[in-house]
Amino acid sequence: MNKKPLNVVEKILASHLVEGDPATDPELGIRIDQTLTQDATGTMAYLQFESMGVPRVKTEVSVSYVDHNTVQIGFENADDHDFLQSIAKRYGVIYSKAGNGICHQLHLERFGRPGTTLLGSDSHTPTGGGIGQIAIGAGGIDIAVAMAGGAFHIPTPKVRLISLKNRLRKGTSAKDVILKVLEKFGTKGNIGWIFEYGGPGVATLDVPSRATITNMGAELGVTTSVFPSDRVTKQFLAAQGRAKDFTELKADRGAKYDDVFEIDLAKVEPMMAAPHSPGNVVTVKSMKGTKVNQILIGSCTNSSYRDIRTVALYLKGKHVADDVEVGIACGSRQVVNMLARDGSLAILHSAGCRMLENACGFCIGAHMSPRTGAISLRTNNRNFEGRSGTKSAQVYLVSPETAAASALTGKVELPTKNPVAAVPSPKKFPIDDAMFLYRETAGKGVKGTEIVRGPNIAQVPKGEPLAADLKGAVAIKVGDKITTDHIMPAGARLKFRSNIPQYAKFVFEPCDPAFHDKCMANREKGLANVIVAGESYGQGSSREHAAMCPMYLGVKAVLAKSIERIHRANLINFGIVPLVFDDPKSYDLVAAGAAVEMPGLRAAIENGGNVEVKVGKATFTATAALSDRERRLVLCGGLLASL
Ligand code: MIC
Ligand code: SF4
Repeated sequence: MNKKPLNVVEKILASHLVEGDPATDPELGIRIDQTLTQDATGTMAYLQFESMGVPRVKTEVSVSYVDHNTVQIGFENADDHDFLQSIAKRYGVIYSKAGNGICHQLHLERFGRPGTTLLGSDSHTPTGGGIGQIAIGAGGIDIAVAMAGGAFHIPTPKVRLISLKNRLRKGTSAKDVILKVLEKFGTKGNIGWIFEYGGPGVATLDVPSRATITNMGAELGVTTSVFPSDRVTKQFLAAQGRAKDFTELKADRGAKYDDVFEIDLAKVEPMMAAPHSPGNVVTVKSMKGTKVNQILIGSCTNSSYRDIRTVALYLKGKHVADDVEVGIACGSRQVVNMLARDGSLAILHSAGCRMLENACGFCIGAHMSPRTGAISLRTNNRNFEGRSGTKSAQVYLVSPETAAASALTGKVELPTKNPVAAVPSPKKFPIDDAMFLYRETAGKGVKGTEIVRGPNIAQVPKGEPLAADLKGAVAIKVGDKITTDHIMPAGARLKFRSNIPQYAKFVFEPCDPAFHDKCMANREKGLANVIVAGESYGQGSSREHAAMCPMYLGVKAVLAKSIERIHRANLINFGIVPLVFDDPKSYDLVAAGAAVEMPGLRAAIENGGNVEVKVGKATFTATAALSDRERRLVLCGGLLASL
């Protein structure tokens, strides 16, 4: 009998399927081989793992990275790091010390394996798709479940083939390709899709370039993106001393896709995303000559050796313009070591660049906030308003090539005018795993290890079972595309990630700084809090704090025109009902502060029917569209409460 030809996504999912049938079920449970956490989401993930009472991690490999919060103003970050280090040792997790690099770059270099699944408590985990992994971002509690050996659930995907042909022109790169994809598909409406890259153009892209593309697939809102694993992957793994990790992975001839979109790489122009969304894509040409105040190069999207070496080639023997500040953060120690060996570090220093720590840093607004009203060009993946730490700043997302060319003149420049030679893939990367601790006890753990808990490490709050009826108030009404950075700001507030009562004081700080007090007042009166939102609520980060802190403030339901995938899953994990207006026009009937009732809410959720909502004199309906598994979680008050 002839076997059905499979695409790459189907192949990996089929070998990891533990629940559901892709042909008939809306949701699939998959086995997770690898997990990653980072410090800003990791403390909660490990506290939740600990509360599950499992003696050690059950994955092939689990790594705890410290890369987000390394600024250490005050004791909080250092407390988190100590906690993370000790708990990693105890439960068999590999611990990557601060300074080692950015989780996604490091994972690609040292652990990512084609054909496996990776779940990470960071939305850019799909970077692993560049090496042929099904790599998915999720909330910390989902990672905890995966570390305990549990399945992860995804909507049965629709798969779009992005077929690449020809090769990129000099001066253009992978960032321009993913911006092109974002120009076409935008940041909303892609929920449930997986983008698979294929076609003859794939062979012309090295692994770091592929990873740039899958990394920023997160901005599309897809479940993940993936490349095949081929000779280029083999060469990359061999150069990382990991030849044995290679498996070939390609779509069968005749494999089917739900949609196909073709990109001619030779026609891709330098692109940029204008403020304040990665989906506001324009050509660099259209912005040429615009004065720039700041240029920051790095982040998990563009911090590989290939990227920073390219920047060095543009800046060689030159100096950055007087009135522009240029900062560079490399993705890993390996990248820095290579740049040191080939002279690039000296070039960059001499050119007047500020060399920053190998960490997320500027990307999450932890430092390097630009001046008032600045135009800042950045190679990272998100330019949400205020994320840089300066609300009035205009952040544009660009390729390393565009960043480097513009650094020389202090104006937006076309990198294709004086392009540099392509950086060849290194034959051998310098390998130094010394900052990955507990590799010998990985998967086993060290019993009796004392877990260090400073005063910043607080308890994880647990949800309550869903009440029969909801009686409450609209605590806030927000518009479209509200990101998790609006709901739970990072930057200066990041250090409270391990302390929910403290962090909860800043929920919706950029939209309504009085939100916390209003919610507490309602909670004291026995009223539930409801959040009302427009389209694409909860875009961006995987931070489960954007659900956990509202839960702590007594938020029982979100009523939105649409809710993004990871955030919706987080709401369910914390027992908040994710409701979508049956008629989007009902949004206009709701006013902030209004009294709201949902009579028979629990019964409606139990029966899978729609929910009646009464706001003032208006009555309308909304639906939660939950799978059976999700329904159980919402009814009992979330995942932790269900254990
Ligand atoms: C981000 O880029 O927004 C973050 C910070 O990496 C988040 C994770 C977090 O909020 O800690 C993400 O992408 O998931
Ligand atoms: Fe870190 Fe920025 Fe990447 Fe998030 S997007 S993981 S903050 S570098």
